[in-house]
Amino acid sequence: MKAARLHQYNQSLQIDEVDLPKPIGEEVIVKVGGAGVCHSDIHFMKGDWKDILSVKLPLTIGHETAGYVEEMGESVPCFSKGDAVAVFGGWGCGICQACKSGDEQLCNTPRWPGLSQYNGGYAEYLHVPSYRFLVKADGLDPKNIAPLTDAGLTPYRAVKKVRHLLNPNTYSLLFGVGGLGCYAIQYLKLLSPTNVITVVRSEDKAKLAKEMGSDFVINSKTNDVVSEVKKITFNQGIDVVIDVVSSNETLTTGISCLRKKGTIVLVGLMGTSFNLPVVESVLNEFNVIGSLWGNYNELTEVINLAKMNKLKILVNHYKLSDVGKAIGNLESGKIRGRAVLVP
Ligand code: FEH
Ligand code: ZN
Ligand code: ZN
Repeated sequence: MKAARLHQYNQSLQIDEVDLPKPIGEEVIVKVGGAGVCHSDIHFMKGDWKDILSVKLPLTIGHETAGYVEEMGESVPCFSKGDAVAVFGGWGCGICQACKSGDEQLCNTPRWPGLSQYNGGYAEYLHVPSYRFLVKADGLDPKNIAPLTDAGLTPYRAVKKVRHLLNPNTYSLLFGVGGLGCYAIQYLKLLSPTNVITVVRSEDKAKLAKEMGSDFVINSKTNDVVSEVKKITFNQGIDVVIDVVSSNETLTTGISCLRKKGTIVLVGLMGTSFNLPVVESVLNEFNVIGSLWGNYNELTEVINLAKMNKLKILVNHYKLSDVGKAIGNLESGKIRGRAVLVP
C-alpha cells in the first residue's frame, strides 16, 4: 500500500510502497477515507519534539484519521467490513491509571499513530491495534469527518473543562481560528451561553470567526487586544481564555486579559514557554490548565454532534501524493478549516 513516510527530520515526506500486516486478535485494518494534517505533524516532522517523542524512522505520519473497516482479527466484536469509523488516536495501554480513568490519550506509554513508533494515517490503510480505538461513524463521510478525531476533539475537551464557569454574563477569549479554533468557537456557543471574542490576524480569518459564531472579533494586526477586550467587556475582563495556539505572545496577552479568578486553558503547542506574572497570578487567583487531545467518550460525543448535523466542518481535500502541498499551505496559513489527505 502507499504511505507518506518521514525518513529524516526536516525532510519532505516520501510516498513509499509498504507492506500491510494481517490483523490478528483485536486488530483492525482501516481503509483510510481521510487523514487530517495537523500543526503537530509539522512540529514532529521538523524534529522539534524528537527528544520527547523519540521514534525510529522511517515512520508514516498522521494522527487524525477516519475510514472504513477493511479487515479484522479473529477477536473483533461489533464491527463489520465496510463500517465507516473515526479512529481515536490516543492509543493507550489500557491498564495504567490514566487509561483506567478513561483518558487513554494521557497514557503513560502512549502509542499515538504517526507520533510514536506506530504508523499513522497518511496512507491507504491504517493498522489499528484494537477495535477499542474505533468509533462508529455510520452515515458520515470519513474524508469529511477525519478532522473531528483531533481538530474537533481537542477543543471539545478544553471547552468541557470550563463550561461550568460560563454564563450569559461571561466572556471567553479565543486565540486562533485555524483547524481547532473553528470548533472551539462552535463548542463555546453549543455548550455554554458565554460571549465569545476571537482574536485573529487577518480580515479573512475575522470573517471565518464570525461564520463560526463568534460574537466579537479582534484583529490583532490592527488593534491592541487588551484595550479592545476592556471595551467589549465594559472593563470586566475575560472569564476563560482558550488558547489553541499557545505561543508566548498569545499566552502573555491572554493572561493580561483575565479578570479575577479567570482561567486560561493551554491547548495549542506552538510555543515552548511563557512568562507567568507571579504576583498578578496569586493576587487574582488565576487558573492555568493544560488540555491534551480528548478521550474516547469525548470523541463519541463529537461524532454524535456531527450525526445530529450540529457542527460546521470545513475541509480542503488533497491527494495523498500532494501531501507536500497540503503541509506547505498549512504552514503558510492558507488553509481555511482543515487540510485532509484522501488516499
Ligand atoms: C500533539 C502531540 C502529542 C499528542 C497529541 C497532539 C495533538 O496534535 C493532538 O491534538
Ligand atoms: Zn494534532
Ligand atoms: Zn495507559
